[in-house]
Amino acid sequence: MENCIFCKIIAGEIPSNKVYEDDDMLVFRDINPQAKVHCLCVPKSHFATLAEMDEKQAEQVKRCLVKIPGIAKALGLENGYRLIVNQGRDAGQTVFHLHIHILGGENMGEKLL
Ligand code: DGP
Repeated sequence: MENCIFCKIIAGEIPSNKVYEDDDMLVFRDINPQAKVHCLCVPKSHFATLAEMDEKQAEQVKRCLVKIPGIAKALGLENGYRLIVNQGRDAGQTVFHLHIHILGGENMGEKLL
């Protein structure tokens, strides 16, 4: 997708600090970390939000979710981690290519905000 920063990262046109990659997803460190460990799991298929996701893309997201516990373990997040999927502007979504934030490496408390 033209002008999508995450598509450019997936294509290798913009460098990233890569944590994991396979045919379905790229996982890399967030440029502006909000926790000691903050990565983004990005499905390789381009779509902006869950509302635009088709069945094939949903299968890809499922494979991302299945892989995340192992990736989190490899990142040393044995004590837990938080997943965030911002949907739209009110949620603070700034990159309109669906992505799953993986946050951890510290006690983030019980409050979500
Ligand atoms: P969201 O607000 O949910 O759309 O999160 C987008 C995240 O993407 C935000 O935490 C910052 C991160 N980000 C934006 N541009 C880049 C980039 O070029 N490289 C990396 N590694 N992260 C980026």
